[in-house]
Amino acid sequence: MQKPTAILDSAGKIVEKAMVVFHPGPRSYTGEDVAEISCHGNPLLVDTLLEIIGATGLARIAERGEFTKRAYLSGKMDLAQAEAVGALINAQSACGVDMARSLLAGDLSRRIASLGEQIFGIISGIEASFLTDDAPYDEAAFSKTVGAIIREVDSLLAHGDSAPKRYSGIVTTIAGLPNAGKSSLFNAILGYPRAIVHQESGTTRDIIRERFVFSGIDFLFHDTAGIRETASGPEQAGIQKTMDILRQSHLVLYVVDACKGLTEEDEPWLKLGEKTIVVMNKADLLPGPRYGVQGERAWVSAKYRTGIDELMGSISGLFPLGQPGVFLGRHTYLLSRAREYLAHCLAAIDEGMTPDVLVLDLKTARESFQEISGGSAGQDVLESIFSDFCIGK
Ligand SMILES: Nc1nc2c(ncn2[C@@H]2O[C@H](COP(=O)(O)OP(=O)(O)OP(=O)(O)O)[C@@H](O)[C@H]2O)c(=O)[nH]1
Ligand SMILES: [Mg+2]
Repeated sequence: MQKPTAILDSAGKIVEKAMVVFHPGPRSYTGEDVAEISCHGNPLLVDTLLEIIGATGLARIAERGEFTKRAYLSGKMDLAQAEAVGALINAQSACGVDMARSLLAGDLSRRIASLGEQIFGIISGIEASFLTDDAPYDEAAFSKTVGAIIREVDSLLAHGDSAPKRYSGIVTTIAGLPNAGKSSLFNAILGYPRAIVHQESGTTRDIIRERFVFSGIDFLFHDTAGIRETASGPEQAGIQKTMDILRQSHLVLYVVDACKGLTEEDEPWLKLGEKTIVVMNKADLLPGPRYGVQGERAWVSAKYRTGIDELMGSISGLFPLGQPGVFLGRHTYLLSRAREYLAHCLAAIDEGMTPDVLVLDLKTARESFQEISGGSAGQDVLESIFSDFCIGK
């Protein structure tokens, strides 16, 4: 078993006995020689150790993401995998962790590398056809391969809209007029009395936020203040917050008292989120109670927890799990750019353009693929990626 190492200050006093592990390069995380010190967690002690280490003049505090940046620069991982480290640290849900883990394992990098190789094959074929008659320009074969690459890119981009939401959680807001039963619905979905429910209108003022995983999908639920025109003071401030979160919502559950039905007062609030389901609540008070979901309308009783499972089932159907897909904006952008050039190339083949014109499109498409794993990514790209990291990773 390894023994603790005494760490002394400049006066020779022992300030800590810490576990010090040496990771020799190139098999360390960064590929360089690395020493890792595990000490007691008191921040004052950590500051003292950092001061002692800094005073040697041999070390400084790392920049954000510097360890992972060095790992990338020394070829320990490609850029998509380095981004995956950040995504893994920031993931808030099991689903997000899985997506980041798959990216870190190189699943996307491998598929992209294979596409790049296929394009390289076409370019080599075209260039060979310039040099020798033994390798004639085979228009049909090139067109078929480019078509197949485009289909593969499309399958990667197929979840371009839903994958980022699945990574960070589906922002879901419960809104509606005062007393409609929003907090009751919030509690019924979560399965415990998280928010205060009261017969008086204007009970909820601040937004209450809870994460809830249903059918493997991560939802970020928000219970909000009831919306009414005549509100003032703190209630008005609460309504302003409701409007802000409604505009950022992927899904709105708009709660209506089923006995009153939808009124003109509700109309302005129905279109603020990306998707809205109107939840007719208090269905138990209807003369002939009804429950279930029909299109974008659901009938429930939040108080008696009736119809909630059907509602949740239909909500999860809106966000199918499917393949993990590409969830980082930079990857989606570069894949879309590659697709544009490949589609242009395909059209050019059909129009009978000369092969040298096609090579330009193919090279640009290939560069876009390469940029995903680093390629010629400039300093600014690296800066923007690693500045999102925390210090020490
Ligand atoms: N019968 C019946 N009563 C309900 C139901 N859901 C809520 N209520 C009642 O309606 C009243 C208001 O419920 P809340 O959940 O506090 O309503 P809210 O929309 O959050 O109200 P505010 O926060 O004030 O805007 C309470 O007395 C609840 O018990 C339901 O499904 N059936
Ligand atoms: Mg409430």
